[in-house]
Amino acid sequence: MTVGAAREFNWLGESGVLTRVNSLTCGQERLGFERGDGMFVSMTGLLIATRNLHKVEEIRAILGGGFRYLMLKDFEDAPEVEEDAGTFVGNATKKAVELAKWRSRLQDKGCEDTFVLADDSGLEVDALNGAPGVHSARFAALDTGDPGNSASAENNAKLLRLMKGVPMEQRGARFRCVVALAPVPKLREEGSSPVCYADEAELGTRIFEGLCEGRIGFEPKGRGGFGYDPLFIPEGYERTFGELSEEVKNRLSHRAGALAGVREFLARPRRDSTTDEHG
Ligand code: ITT
Repeated sequence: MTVGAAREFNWLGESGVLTRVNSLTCGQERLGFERGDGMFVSMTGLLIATRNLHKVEEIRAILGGGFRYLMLKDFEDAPEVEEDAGTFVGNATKKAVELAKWRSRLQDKGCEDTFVLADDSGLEVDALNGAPGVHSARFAALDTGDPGNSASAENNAKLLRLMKGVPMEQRGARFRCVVALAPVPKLREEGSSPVCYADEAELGTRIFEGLCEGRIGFEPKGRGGFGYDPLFIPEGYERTFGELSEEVKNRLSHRAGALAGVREFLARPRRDSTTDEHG
């Protein structure tokens, strides 16, 4: 029995409440924890590869307990991955694969049965031929050339400006979310150095997609959610995601759609996909 590094592990108990861990089992099998009744509970680890804390909250709320969550903010040296692929699938895959390889190279006990979960998402507006799309996070900055993501208020202001005069029946839009799930591969020893050869295909990265159809309102409404939520009215509703409750958003959203696939995949019996098959 080994006591794990507390910094690394955020444990969500089955109740959804952060559970204090007394002991971690770091055997060849899986990490888990001992419940009060002495039963060993095995949990798959999910490293959530996003620096957007709103996304982290939503992902955890949607997937719930039963997973061992790790956050990028817990790793000071986690690499920044440039999102230059031009598609949601390309960017999500790049984030998941690069971070899975990096995590693998750390060679500690926290890697067993762990997947990197990367979310690339955005808003597609029909009247703008699908813009802002993959540029959703830095829509306003496309005009100014400013580095990094734009403030949500600036993105929303630009969207409303471009949609000025567009009638409600032509304000159709959708949120799209692509989640890439990459297993953290086990390293193999070569000489005295650990080596990770796995590329995207070898890692067996899985892609899950979710869509949420709706329309763009005429003014920002509500303070809930993040990003374009104050402007987005989901199909079947009259209020924006900014006005609707978290529970409603997390049931309807593009992220919920993609994560339903992730949950279903992780619930299936699988062989140890984090094993390096080249060894
Ligand atoms: P990471 O790359 O670290 O995950 P990010 O915010 O830069 O964080 P993306 O590149 O995927 O993430 O950009 C997503 C943008 O799309 C986000 O900043 C919002 O502007 C918008 N967006 C995505 N999902 C959204 C949601 O559920 N509600 C509102 N806006 C959303």
